[in-house]
Amino acid sequence: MTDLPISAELIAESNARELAALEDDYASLGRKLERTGIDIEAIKSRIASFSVAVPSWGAGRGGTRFAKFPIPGEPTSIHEKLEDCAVIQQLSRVTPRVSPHFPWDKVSDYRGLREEAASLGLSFDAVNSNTFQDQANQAHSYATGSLSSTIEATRMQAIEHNIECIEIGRQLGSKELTVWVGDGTNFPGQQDLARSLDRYLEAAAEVYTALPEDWRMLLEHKMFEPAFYSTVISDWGSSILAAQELGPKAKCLVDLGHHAPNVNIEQIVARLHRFGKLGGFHFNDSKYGDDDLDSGSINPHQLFLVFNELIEAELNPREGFNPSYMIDQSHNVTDPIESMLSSAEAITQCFAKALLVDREALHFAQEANDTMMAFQALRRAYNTDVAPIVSQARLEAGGAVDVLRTYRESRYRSRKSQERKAVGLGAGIV
Ligand code: AOS
Ligand code: ZN
Ligand code: ZN
Repeated sequence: MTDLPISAELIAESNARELAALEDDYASLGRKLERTGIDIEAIKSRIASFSVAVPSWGAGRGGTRFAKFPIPGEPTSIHEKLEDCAVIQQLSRVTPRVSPHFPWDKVSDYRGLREEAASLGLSFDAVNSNTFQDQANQAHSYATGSLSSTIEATRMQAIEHNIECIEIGRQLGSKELTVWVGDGTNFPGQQDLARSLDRYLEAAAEVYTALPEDWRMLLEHKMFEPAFYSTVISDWGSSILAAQELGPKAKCLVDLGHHAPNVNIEQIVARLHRFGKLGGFHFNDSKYGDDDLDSGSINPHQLFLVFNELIEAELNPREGFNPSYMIDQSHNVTDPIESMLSSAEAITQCFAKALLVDREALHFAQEANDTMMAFQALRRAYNTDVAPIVSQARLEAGGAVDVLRTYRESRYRSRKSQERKAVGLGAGIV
């Protein structure tokens, strides 16, 4: 194993300063939970086996469609991105997988890349295809669509790109292809809404046919952006219908920021699970119509309610329930490593809170139509400060008790700013 980016001594020193307080808080929370019949050790071991992938593109400053403000020491290649992801995993211990994006992360030797990741303590998660941008020397433009294009040669090119992503993913050890298309329209009448879906379904079926036996294809819906009037896979309804038509290996991926404001996302989660089609998540938060803000920074209660549905789903498993968890955010004003450390912690805390829900009390109250007590079963769990369990699990896994403080003490970014080439200006990703 190559040297990991943060020294083990630094983590140990930083942790040493936190130990007494953590021990105290953990013991106190343990006693509190015990009074309600919850074994803190059992919760901790569930947290120890929880993980969420990070996106390779999230390691850079995402920017907006207006501008991107790079920071010194930002990564400019998949190799540097992996190094940054290794920092996140070293400190948080819940992000052991990286989700790559092609062609952004293209290299000549994918087996070598897999080994490089392994030497940093990482493996690869779902492979993301990209047919929402044109690449240099590309034969056919995606300006008017990709998998749903009216032009056959363009559809073929998009299909081939997705199949190439599967091939790359096989070499990287991935088992999933995430397909998000930017296809859609800006004007009423621009395209036939029914026929564009037909074309998408036909093209997606070609990609589906190329999936290895043990792979899944995750369909990511998005209500708007970059198209502002209609998108081809606009919502969970379109997504589940497409997944049902494609077959059992096709599942739906819920990006939290891809819905209209105030939509009941936890109910969507329950619905997709009910029909065996819940494939995974892209976690982020949003205030208006974005899909960019840090997980749990705006509406942590919603994130908790999503995890509450996931625990319910675990108790009532449907065919193939094994959702993939990933962060998908655009870090415009923070150090991306800090945002992903903070987000991974917020996500894990919501999972921990959902584990604390007294299911018996909740189900009893639901059956009895005791609205207030049903709500209180959720409220009690949500109001519990689970930070000591999450920190303790992290400590035992070799991570940092205070991830952000330890990261700052490492001066990692400033070291990288001496070594790495500067990033160019310009607009960011969508
Ligand atoms: C786009 O909004 C989607 O969330 C995708 O997951 C996309 O691939 C990613 O944001 C990178 O652009
Ligand atoms: Zn996404
Ligand atoms: Zn998105």
